[in-house]
Parts: sequence; structure tokens; C-alpha cells
Amino acid sequence: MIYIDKEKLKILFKWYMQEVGDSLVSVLVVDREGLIVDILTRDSEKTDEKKFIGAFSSLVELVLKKLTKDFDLGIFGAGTFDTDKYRFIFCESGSDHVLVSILNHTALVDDVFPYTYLTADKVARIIDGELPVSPVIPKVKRDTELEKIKRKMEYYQSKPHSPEYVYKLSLIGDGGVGKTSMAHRYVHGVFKADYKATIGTYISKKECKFKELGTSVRFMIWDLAGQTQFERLWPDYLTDSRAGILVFDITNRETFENVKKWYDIITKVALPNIVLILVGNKVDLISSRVVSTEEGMELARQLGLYYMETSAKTSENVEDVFEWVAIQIINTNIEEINENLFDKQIEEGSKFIISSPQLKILNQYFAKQLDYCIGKKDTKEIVKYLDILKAIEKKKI
Ligand SMILES: Nc1nc2c(ncn2[C@@H]2O[C@H](COP(=O)(O)OP(=O)(O)OP(=O)(O)O)[C@@H](O)[C@H]2O)c(=O)[nH]1
Ligand SMILES: [Mg+2]
Repeated sequence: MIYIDKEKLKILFKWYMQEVGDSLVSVLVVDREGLIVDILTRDSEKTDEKKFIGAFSSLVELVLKKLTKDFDLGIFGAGTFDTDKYRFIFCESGSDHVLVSILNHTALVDDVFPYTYLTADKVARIIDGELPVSPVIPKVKRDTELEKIKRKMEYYQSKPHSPEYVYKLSLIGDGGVGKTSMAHRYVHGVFKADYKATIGTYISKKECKFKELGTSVRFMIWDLAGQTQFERLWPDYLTDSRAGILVFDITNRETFENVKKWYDIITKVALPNIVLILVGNKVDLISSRVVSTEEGMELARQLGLYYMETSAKTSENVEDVFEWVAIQIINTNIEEINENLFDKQIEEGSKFIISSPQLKILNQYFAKQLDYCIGKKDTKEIVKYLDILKAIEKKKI
């Protein structure tokens, strides 16, 4: 008999209910024999719990049979089933369990699915008990134009680089290229040779420290399921990514050819100044290589990305990829401070104090702007700024 942390399951179920809202009335985990491992029901529906179990028992055999068959075929099972009063979502959770979500019949299943996959993945890992699992279900944002603009405004008002802030880093690329293996190698320092396709997404955290700079970058790593059956979840999971690692497998040309597709998907929903890197993984498989380093570099050049090659198996360059991303984040944060600083300086005239290196950067920045603006009406504005800067410089001397 395996030990299952039921306390944690309960907390996870509560988060799941909170994020989905009132339409989710009950959550159960059952094993392949249809036995209930755990159940949580919304208080207002408690009196109906027996009814659920009754309704569920009659469905379970049918659905489990189908899930088992799908699973044997290598397809991950997730299905829905409607009764007069309820909608059921069944989702494979590891190899031996199924997460059953019972919703009001008016619930929109598409809105619930992203949370269901996240929960099913966490349930599987809680039952597995091998690695620590956080029972928290993060918010999956659905976009409306207004929300998007609001987030951008909030973002642009963000403060200088702070090690307190957690950055969302998404790992993307086709199924089987080694995203989970890279994340595991980086976060836990281990490698597993067996392939278990990620369901939905897998989230982990890691802090990347820079002693020399006296700062750090905290990552929340979203390891996305690359298999196409999860396609409709990708935009939701990738929304607001601050950084992305776009992975392909150097022994599989198709994964390389799909890089552009992944680039388009993530740039549509990520933050506007996303830091992106292209990574060719599995370099330890020298004799099976079909995509050359030059090809990788050329594609990266076309997309305006940096390129690296890694092996999650031997750990070659894995840490470097994450460190490179972290450094770029610090860099762009600093550049943004300069821009904000400039606005403030212009507003306050020469009252503020400015250091020589800052002045140099500002001068360079506006000289560059001037290059772009020749002939346009804002040229005059920029010349004015440059004059102000000159005046400041003189005062300092
Ligand atoms: N030789 C070798 N095998 C690797 C490497 N990275 C991953 N693999 C293997 O490739 C298979 C797929 O790896 P995963 O990390 O699960 O792939 P994934 O990109 O997360 O796939 P999805 O979750 O389906 O999107 C596994 O069998 C890994 O052991 C590597 O650098 N070298
Ligand atoms: Mg994976």
C-alpha cells in the first residue's frame, strides 16, 4: 500500500476549486479500479455527495475502459461526459489514477481544462511522492484586449531590477525535444532516460544568483507540454512570459522546422520585451545529429535570437542557458531604468543629480534616436533634450 499525502491533495483541490470558481462542485481522484482515493465537494453541494458518487459509479467503468485503451495507444486520456445536471471531466493523472471534476451543467469546459491539466499533473506527482510538489494552482489568464493593455501599463511602471521579483520563464518546443529533462537537470540536477510526456504544464522555481553583481533572478519555470493534443492550452499557459527557451532536438529535423511556429505562438502572448533563446538539445548524440550548428545559428540569426547547444543528459551548457536568460533580464531592466530616469530628468530640469556614466548613456541614447528621427517632427524635441543634457554636463564640470 503506497502512502498518499491526502492533506496536500485536499489543499490542491481547494486551490483548484477557488481558481475555477462556483461552477466546479466536486473533485475526485479514483484509481484504475474505480475506487475513490480522495474527494472534495463544495459545502453547498455536500448533501449531494452521495448522488455524485452514485452517478459516478455508473460512469466510471465505461470511462476508465476508454482511458485505459487510449493510454495503451499512447494517447493521454481526457474526456468529458454530460448528465442532466452535471458535466464530468475525466483526466488521466499519472499511469494509475484519474482526476474527475464535476461541474454545473452550464460550465464552460474550455475555460476549466487548463486548470484541470495542471491539477491532474500535480495529483500524479503528489501520489508519486518522489519530488516535492507545491499544491498551489497559479492563475491561468484569459486575455481580453483591455486586460492586456492594463498589464502592459502596470509592467511599464515596474521598478528597477529587484531580486524579489519572480519572472515567468517558459520552456517551449515540440514533444520529446527535452524540455522537461532540461528543467529537471537545472532545478534538481538529475536526468531520467525514460520519456513521460508532460501533461498540460509542469511548474518549478529556481533562483539564479550572481555573486559578482550582488543580485539574483528568480524564475518560475513553466515547462510546457509540447505534444499537439495540448495545442489549445499553449496560448493560456504562455501568456505574460518574461522569458522563453525555445528548444529543438538536433537529432530530429521536424522539431527544428517547427521552431518558427513556436516563436510565433509565444511572441503573440508574451510580455513585449520577452528574452528569448534558441537551444539545440541532445548534443551528446553525436552520431545521430541531423541539424548542424551552423543551421541552428542561421535560424537564430533570422529570428533575432541567441543560440546555444545543450545536453540535458551530460548537463553540458544547461546552466549557461538559464544564466544567459537571467543576465538578459537584468540588462533589459537596467535599460528601462535609464529610460524612466530620463523622463524624470526632463521633467525636473537640472535639479536632479546625475552621474557621468548615466549622462553618457543618455547622450548615446538620444543621439541614436536622432539618427532614426531625421526629417520627422520629433527631431526638434530630441535636439532640445540633447541641449538640456549638454547644459547639465557643463554645470557638472
Ligand atoms: N541523449 C539524450 N536524451 C535526452 C536529452 N534530453 C532529453 N532526452 C530524452 O528525450 C526524451 C524526451 O525528453 P523530455 O524532457 O521528456 O521531452 P519534452 O520536451 O519535455 O516532451 P513533452 O513533455 O512531450 O513536450 C526522454 O527520453 C529524455 O530522456 C539529451 O540531452 N540527450
Ligand atoms: Mg515535457
